[in-house]
Amino acid sequence: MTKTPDLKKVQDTYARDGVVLLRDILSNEWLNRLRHAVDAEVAKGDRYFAYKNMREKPGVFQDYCLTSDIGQRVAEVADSPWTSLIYDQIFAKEPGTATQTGWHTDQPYWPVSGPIMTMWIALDPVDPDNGALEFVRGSHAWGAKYRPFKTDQLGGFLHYLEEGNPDYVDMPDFEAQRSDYDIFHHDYMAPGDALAFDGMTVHSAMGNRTSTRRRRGYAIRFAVQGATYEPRDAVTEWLHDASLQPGAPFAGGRFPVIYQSA
Ligand SMILES: O=C(O)CCC(=O)C(=O)O
Repeated sequence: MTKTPDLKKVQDTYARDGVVLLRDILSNEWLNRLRHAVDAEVAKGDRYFAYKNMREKPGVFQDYCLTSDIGQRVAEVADSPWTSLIYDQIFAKEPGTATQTGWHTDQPYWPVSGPIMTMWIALDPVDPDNGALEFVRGSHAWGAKYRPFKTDQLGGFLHYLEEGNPDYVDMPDFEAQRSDYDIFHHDYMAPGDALAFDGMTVHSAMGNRTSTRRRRGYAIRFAVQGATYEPRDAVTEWLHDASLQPGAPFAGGRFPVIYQSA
């Protein structure tokens, strides 16, 4: 398996910014197989981010997660001796989906604390016109735990969850105060490029304002060394695993270790 080029630089950027762009991580074969698998899911009729956890069933997504080098890449970027799988998700922002995905962090939605990483893999060319992801640079390191919230099918804010949980604070209005923050995006992702980002990095996605250009993203969520199982009934139930004790390393049961360094 090939190593991520310029690994030290990649690791430093990820640690500093909470997100790093990796170029060309998919072979053409995986790109084609994932595109077809995404289209087969999307044809079932749900919208935008309703397609989750495909990797738990036999098929292309499971094969990619279990047999490709993605687990090793995650371990390399996070500088971890192991990687386990949390779940996977399709983000198909089709032409004309003008809604911006609201600013959020991912970690509060999953039964895990400690370091986790998403690999968001572009299956189409991605740019600001068809739905580039935006990030608040370095926000993963602020230590702020933002209250999870429910969204509509297009990612728009509906209402907060866990309102009584004192561990959380309400999220600032990043959109209204953009100039107060170091917000950035990458102008172009080619199919097969990936964004690796921390579960605490504040991010959103632009709308797809084009009338013809699809924007299919395949996101896989991983845990790495230091991550522990922290179930919270109100929000994370769909990812619970009774075989894991709260506080135990986030590895095993439903969440297989897919990479372990020798
Ligand atoms: O791809 C998108 O539109 C949003 C992705 C996102 O928010 C995520 O992966 O957490």
